[in-house]
Amino acid sequence: MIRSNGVAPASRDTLLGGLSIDGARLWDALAALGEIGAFDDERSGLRGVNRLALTDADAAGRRHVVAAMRALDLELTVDRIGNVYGRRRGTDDALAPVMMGSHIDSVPTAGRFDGCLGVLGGLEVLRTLADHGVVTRRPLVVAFFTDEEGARFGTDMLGSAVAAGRLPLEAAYALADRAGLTVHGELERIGFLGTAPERLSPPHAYVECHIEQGPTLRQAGVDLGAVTGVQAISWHEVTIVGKSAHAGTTPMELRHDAGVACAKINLGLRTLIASGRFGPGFRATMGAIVPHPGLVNIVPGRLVCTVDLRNPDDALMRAAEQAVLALYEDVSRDEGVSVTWRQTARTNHVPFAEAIQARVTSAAAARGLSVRSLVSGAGHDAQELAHLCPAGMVFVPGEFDGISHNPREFSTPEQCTNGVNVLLDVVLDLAAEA
Ligand code: HGY
Ligand code: MN
Ligand code: MN
Repeated sequence: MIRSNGVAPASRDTLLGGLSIDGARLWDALAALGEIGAFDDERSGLRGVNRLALTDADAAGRRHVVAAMRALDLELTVDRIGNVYGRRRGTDDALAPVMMGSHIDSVPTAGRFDGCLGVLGGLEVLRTLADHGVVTRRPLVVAFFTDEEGARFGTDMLGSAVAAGRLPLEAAYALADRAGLTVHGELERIGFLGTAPERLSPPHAYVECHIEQGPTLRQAGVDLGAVTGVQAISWHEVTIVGKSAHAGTTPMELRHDAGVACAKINLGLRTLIASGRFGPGFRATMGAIVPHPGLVNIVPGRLVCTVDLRNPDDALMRAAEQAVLALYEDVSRDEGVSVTWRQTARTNHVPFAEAIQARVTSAAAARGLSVRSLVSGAGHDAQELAHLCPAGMVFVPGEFDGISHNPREFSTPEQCTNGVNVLLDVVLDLAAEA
């Protein structure tokens, strides 16, 4: 159930709070966190970031942000799935807080903005309030959620999904990476297996500032995005078992090649897209392909690959999933291989609260910034928080066609400052509400 009630329409006077963040301080904070888990990417010559969830690099990033929370005298909470919350008291401290946040875990080939802008932007909002001696009526919380990316343990929005009740804690604990290391074991190993209850009591509202991770805003020459929601996501892990064979001695007609079956599925996805049957927004990606044994002179007898489906329309997503399962069966029959799959992530389209979207639009306009509505192509923690309270997002454009999950990911200091200033305005307005 998506909550959009409980939040009054925007009141313009607080939207014009007159405060602005320190953009240079935000930029320095992004650079400092970006050095944790950094690597030199030969191809681009840039510094990339690899802070895969619950690795030592993620742990170092977590400790770095916790130290920043402590420096702001925030009341710290670490819950049983490793989500971390920094709370700033309000004058009416018994009221439900307004929450900001995102994630600081990354894919292995990341840039320094994905997720970090929302967490460090939230802390910059709190620093700005502290600089000006402003105490809001409602308490404010900045959060970072565990394993938003899903790149290591296989399902996305792990921490926020547990906090919002979509994923049971024990199921999350049992998830394991390719080396068999579990979420529970890794949380314990890095010292972030917290004791606070993992189910989050509903905030008054949740606002997340995030890079768009796509070309829309930059190509339209628009300063910011008021996000309408997040499209449906469906992830499969597919296992194909054929027959291992010698590459030189085995006649083609005797082969059951898992690699060919995988290629047929990948091309089949492209054919489904091209059919137009599942709408213009339907996207399919085979991101991971792991043949076994993966050697030059052996026909792969076994192969594990991933399928990532996205669609802004739930009914079209369901129809597309049926077509993909039929594709698996066709390839299995044609190639004489077995194709089995397991669902590793599945969320419907999640709409964001109109009242939050309206605030983002008003706040941007009040600052003379251009803003447009758009649906998020990527998944975000906000989509889980939307099941607990009115939630919304401020999108910041990205350079180089908004490339993301890549060291070339880049938003300018001005773009980041604009986004976090609007985050400040919207949060100030929400935090003034009874
Ligand atoms: O996969 C996603 O959409 C997000 O980046 N985790
Ligand atoms: Mn992200
Ligand atoms: Mn991401």
